[in-house]
Amino acid sequence: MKRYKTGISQPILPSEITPESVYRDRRRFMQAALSVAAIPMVGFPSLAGAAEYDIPADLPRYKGPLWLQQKLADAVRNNDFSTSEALAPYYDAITHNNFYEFGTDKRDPVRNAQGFVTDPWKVEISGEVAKPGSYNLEDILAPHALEDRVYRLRCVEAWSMVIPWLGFPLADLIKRFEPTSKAKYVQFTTLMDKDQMPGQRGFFGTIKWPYVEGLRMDEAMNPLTLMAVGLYGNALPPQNGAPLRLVVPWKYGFKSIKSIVRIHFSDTIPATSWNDIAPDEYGFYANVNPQVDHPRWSQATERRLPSSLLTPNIIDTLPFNGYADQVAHLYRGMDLTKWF
Ligand SMILES: Nc1nc2c(c(=O)[nH]1)N[C@H]1C(S)=C(S)[C@@H](COP(=O)(O)O)O[C@H]1N2
Ligand SMILES: [Mo]
Repeated sequence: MKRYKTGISQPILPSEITPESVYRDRRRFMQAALSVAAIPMVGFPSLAGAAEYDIPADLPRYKGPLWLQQKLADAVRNNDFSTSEALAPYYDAITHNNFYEFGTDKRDPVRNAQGFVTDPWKVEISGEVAKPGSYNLEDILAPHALEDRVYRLRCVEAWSMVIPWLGFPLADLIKRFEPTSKAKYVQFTTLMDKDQMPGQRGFFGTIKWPYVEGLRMDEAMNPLTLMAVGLYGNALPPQNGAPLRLVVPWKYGFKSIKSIVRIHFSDTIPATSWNDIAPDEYGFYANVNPQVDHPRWSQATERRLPSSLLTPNIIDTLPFNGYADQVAHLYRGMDLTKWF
């Protein structure tokens, strides 16, 4: 069988993507863009759909299989669901990651995940649904048009970034498999593969692999909840959770589980990895809340990337990460200091 790697255009070593080369190249990129602008655009196909991003030429773009490239190119920006805040530099989004399967350091995923095989990829749909089964990713995605949505991502470690995702509402996926009346929760599972994921071989012993996450059904059905297959106009890099990951922008980043192979519906609350490890520090809900501190640090503010020692860029954290209008009603009457 033909196996594709994630499809980066050329192999890169993290040592090659220095901030200096990013800035140097951005100047080159701008010059190139200016000269291209001089060419009359007559006869070009409409680019109305796909948003264009300033990706420095020496940073990899991630492609994925052909069928996915075509879907990504047709993605349309959804402004109703997008923030107009400044995007994180592409460099930060693809090199500052949490993906413990590939190591615990922020730079480990970009170093260790480049050979990760994400095609072919299967997703199992199981539990309380009328149409359970094992589906190829292409079939999972087939009926869904992709949207480009710019979301804030707020990590529980008190840093954040603004990322343009390409994806579609999880609700639209769930409806297709016809959950039964007993489906009260949905659980997601990341790939288990010790050969490909060095973190699962045991140097970080706390997580009981595979990584699992979960949502209450009404949270899963909320229009903000996204299944993502791309970022910055391209396929997801492996370090960001290729080929399929969850994005729940009003919750701490650990809920946004990567490289999903199973979606399971149940009538009881599912296990979730960080809650398993430290239930007093990480709740099942994990809604971003500046008023409920982590036991070991404040959640009142966050370090918005890009951030440096000289320009730390500390900003106030907003309730529900700024998405209260869309989701606060889901928690009406709940004591959020208890259900953190
Ligand atoms: N499978 C898996 N998913 C994961 C994680 C992980 O370690 N394993 N880390 C989470 C955390 S803590 C965060 S903040 C986000 C980071 O997403 P990003 O690297 O794309 O910014 O992924 C989340 N999803
Ligand atoms: Mo996180």
